[in-house]
Amino acid sequence: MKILFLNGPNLNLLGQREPEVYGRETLADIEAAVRERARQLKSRIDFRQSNVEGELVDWIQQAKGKFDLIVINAAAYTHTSIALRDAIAAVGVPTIEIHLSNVHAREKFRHKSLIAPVCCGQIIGFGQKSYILAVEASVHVNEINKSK
Ligand code: CA2
Repeated sequence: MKILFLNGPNLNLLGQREPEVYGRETLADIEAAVRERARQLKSRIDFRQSNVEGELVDWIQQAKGKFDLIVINAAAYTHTSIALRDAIAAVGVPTIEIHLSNVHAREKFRHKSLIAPVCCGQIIGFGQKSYILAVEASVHVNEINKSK
């Protein structure tokens, strides 16, 4: 199974600021932990970050036929991007939305996700562990989809 992990704007700054909200791990630390869990579950991953909305759209479009699942932390674009939502809906690759922080316990503008309705589920609020849980959820979703 192949999983595409996508990370949106400013997640390259993880570990440098706001550790009380986002933890002390860098995105590279998270990638290493995800790679290890994926290896244990006999899955392969591609792990990418971009600050550019259009680049994330391109990566979602290109995932068709190459990846079984997408896991996306769209960061601030979660709350604003119709383009990401349309890309996820168009490409038809099952997609899991994740967040480090519990967005529902934060500012009101973070409560709305434009991508949630086109994702198969959300994992929110578990810090780095949200990413690990997403690998496990991906295996689960893939097994269900194969048995259909
Ligand atoms: O909790 C999450 O994972 C978020 O997707 C993080 C986004 C935020 O806009 C979402 O509402 C929730 C922000 C990512 C920015 O990360 C930073 C890391 C260090 C310092 C500053 C920002």
